[in-house]
Amino acid sequence: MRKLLLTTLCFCVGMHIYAGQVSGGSSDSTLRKTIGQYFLIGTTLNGRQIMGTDKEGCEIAASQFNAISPEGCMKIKAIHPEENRYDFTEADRFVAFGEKHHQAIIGHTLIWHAALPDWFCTDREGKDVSPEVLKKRMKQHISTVVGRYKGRIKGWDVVNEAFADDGTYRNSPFYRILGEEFIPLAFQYAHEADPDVELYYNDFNLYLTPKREAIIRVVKELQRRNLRIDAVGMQGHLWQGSPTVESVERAIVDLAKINVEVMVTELDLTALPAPKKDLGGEAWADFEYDASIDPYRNGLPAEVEARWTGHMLSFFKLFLKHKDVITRVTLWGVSDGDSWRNGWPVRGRVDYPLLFDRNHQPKPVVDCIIKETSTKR
Ligand code: 9MR
Repeated sequence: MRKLLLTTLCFCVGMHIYAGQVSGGSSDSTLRKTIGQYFLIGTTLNGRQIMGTDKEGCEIAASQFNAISPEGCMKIKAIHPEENRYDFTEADRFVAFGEKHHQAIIGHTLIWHAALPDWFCTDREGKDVSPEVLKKRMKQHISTVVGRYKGRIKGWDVVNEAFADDGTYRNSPFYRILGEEFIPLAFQYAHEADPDVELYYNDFNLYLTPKREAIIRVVKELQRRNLRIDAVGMQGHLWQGSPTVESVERAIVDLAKINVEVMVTELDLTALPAPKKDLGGEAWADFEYDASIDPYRNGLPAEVEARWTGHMLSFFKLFLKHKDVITRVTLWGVSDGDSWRNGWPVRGRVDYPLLFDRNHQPKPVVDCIIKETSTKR
C-alpha cells in the first residue's frame, strides 16, 4: 500500500516538474477548469482577501476556485455584533468578489455556538434568555442576513456543529434554551427568508459512527417535517493517519443513502503531529506549545512533503470516486500562511495544510489532482 502510494506520488511529482519546464513554471490548467467540472472546488476567503490587501491570495482564489466561503465575516459575532447593529462591510465585499469571478457563493454560518456574541443568548444580567426571546432573535437574525443576500448566495450552512462526538447534543446555549427544536427552527427561518437558497447542516468528525448517526437522524427528522435540507457538510480538518480514507468513505456512503448531497467543507491536512486524537474542528482546543511538535519551522523536508502529497491526493481520489453524491469540496484557506491550523490546536506552529504554499505557489499536489482529473474521466 505504502509502496503503491509512493510510486503514484513520484509519478505525480515528476510530472509537476515536467509541466513546469514546458510551460515556464506555471501550468495553464487550473483546479477550477479541471476538477471543478465534477464538483464545485472552493476556498474560504479571510479578511485580507475580502478587503483586497492580499493580492496574490485573491488572484489564486479567483483563478483556481469556482466557489467561496467566508472564513469569519458572516458569523454572528462579525455580522451582528450587537442586538441593534449589523455590520455588512466585509460580507458585502465577499459576495461581490464571488459575483465578479462567477463563483458559487456559500454563506457560513447562521447558527453556531462559537463566534457568538454574548448578547445573542443572554439577558442584561448575563442569564439565558427565555425560549421565546431566543426564537425571536434567531428569526430576526436569520431573516435579515439571508434576506439581504437573497438570490445571490447559493447555499447557507444553517446550523454548524450541533453534536458532540458521542452523538449527544452539544451543550450550546441554543440547545440549553430551545432543546432539539433549535435545529428545525433555524432551517424553517432560513427557508422562509429565501425559499430558493440551498440549506446545509455542517459538522466535523462524521467518520465517528455515533456522531454521524445522530446527524442522519436529524436530517431524516427535517425531511419528515418537509423542511428543506439540501446537503450535509462534512468538515475535513484532517491529520496524518486520521481519519482514514476508508472511514471517510463510509460516511459519504451512509449520507448518500438519505437523499442529501455531500459537501466536503473546510478541507485542510496538517503536516504536524497531533497532541490529541479526534480533535476534528473543535475550535476551543488550545494545547501547550512544545518545539517537538513543531518540527518544520524552516520548511518541509522533501520526504515529508511527498507523504503529505500522497495523503491529500488519496482523499481527492476518494472524492472523485463519489462525484455523483459530492457536490462541493472547499479548502479552508488559500495558502499555507493563511491557515488557522498554524494556530490550532497549538498556537505558534508552522503548518503546511493547504494546496498553495506560503509564497502562493501551487504545491506538487495541485498538478497531481489536475492530472488525476483529466486522465481518468
Ligand atoms: O478558521 C476560522 C478561524 O479563523 C476563526 O478564528 C474561528 C472562529 O470564528 O473559526 C475558524 O473556522 C471554523 C469554522 O468556521 C467552523 N468549523 C471549525 C473552523 C475552525 O475552528
